[in-house]
Amino acid sequence: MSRNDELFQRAQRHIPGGVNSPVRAFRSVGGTPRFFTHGEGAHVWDADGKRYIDYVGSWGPLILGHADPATVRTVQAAATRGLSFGAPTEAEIDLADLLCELVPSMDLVRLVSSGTEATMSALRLARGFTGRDTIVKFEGCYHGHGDSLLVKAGSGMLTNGHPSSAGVPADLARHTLVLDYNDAQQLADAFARQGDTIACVILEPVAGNMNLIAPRPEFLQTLRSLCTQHGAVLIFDEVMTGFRVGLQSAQGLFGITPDLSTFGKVVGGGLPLGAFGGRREIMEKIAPLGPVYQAGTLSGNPLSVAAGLATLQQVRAPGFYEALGQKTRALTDGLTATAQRHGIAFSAQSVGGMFGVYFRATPPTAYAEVMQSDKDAFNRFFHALLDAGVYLAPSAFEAGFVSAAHTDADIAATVAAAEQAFTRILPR
Ligand code: KE4
Repeated sequence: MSRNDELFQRAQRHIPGGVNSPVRAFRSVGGTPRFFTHGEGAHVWDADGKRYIDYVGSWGPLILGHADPATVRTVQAAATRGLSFGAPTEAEIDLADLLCELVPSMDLVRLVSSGTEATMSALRLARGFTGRDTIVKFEGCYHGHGDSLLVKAGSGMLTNGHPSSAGVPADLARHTLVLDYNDAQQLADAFARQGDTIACVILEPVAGNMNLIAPRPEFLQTLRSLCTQHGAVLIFDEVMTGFRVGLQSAQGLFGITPDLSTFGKVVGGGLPLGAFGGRREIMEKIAPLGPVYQAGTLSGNPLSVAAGLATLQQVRAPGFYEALGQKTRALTDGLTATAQRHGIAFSAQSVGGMFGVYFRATPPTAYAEVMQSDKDAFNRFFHALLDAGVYLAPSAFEAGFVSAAHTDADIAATVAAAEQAFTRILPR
């Protein structure tokens, strides 16, 4: 029995499913989750000492790679000065200033401890600001596990086949209107029908929780104009896309100004940190300034803030995102060319430092198309790569991530491993 097997057996004694977040459990790809012992740059090592080229990067935060030396040093130094105060610190001002500089749509920003906290709070704020109850989300998008958002959601819910969670009262779920991503007409019809009841629309500006789906420009433009016309708050959930697809995140990439934005992952550099922010008139409704309550014991935690500042300082370097985007495209182009040589129905695409791979001839533009992908083929591909020392997300419904630490050699080794995988396990 491998050490991973032993640990997984032991973990299940006191942890539900042996994991602290469901998608990690390998339930849709099958097999035993890998227990990592350490990571460095683009690589992680599991409990059996096997090295992997890592394309999960803790689900996006590690844009600099594992154990980035400058980030680790900064966190170590912060730790010696105290782990938490529950009181304001100067570093929180520095991070707020930096976030509002890099994200011009944000006049004010509140730090929290996870992406879920950020989106939950943004939703409550939009409802408090508008006095309306209905929220609009899109099927397959995942915004963390706040009750109103666990309706036809993506990520681990899609992976494990339960897109709508048990335990969410019907009285609450009925305020969540779920539409189809990239369907501008359906959106317009919904606003025509009930625009004056809609508090907000929340979306992933690049969907990354039903695998990767890129937005159609007209979809985003229609969304922005409808929200403005009907007084609904447009929330860009940039927890995954924030500082992942570019220095000004997806809103800068696509030139759309949301009313509120949520962040997580990269902004914490691998430590627990989320943020929500936006227009002053909305953000001034949040306690202690206004009537919408939100709080957190560890909000603005000095170690998370130190890691976030260290990470954002580095991604600002000239050429950082050009290099990251080129490397990510080299990966998706290499995989696609290899699959084509083997006559495999396969496609791939990237946006900045995130990518999607699909066992279908063309990249999906909608949830229904994602569901037409060959999930079994993905699962065989996943395990063939895992055996070859390449770690993809253990789900056909997740995006992948490249870091600044991935080298051309890592990309070439990944494409070579895929060549073997395509010849070995996939029917022509
Ligand atoms: P967290 O609460 O997990 O920090 O963030 C929730 C969240 C919010 N919004 C978006 C767009 C997200 O992608 C996420 C979390 N993403 C998943 C991966 N697809 C986290 C991994 C997991 O759930 O284990």
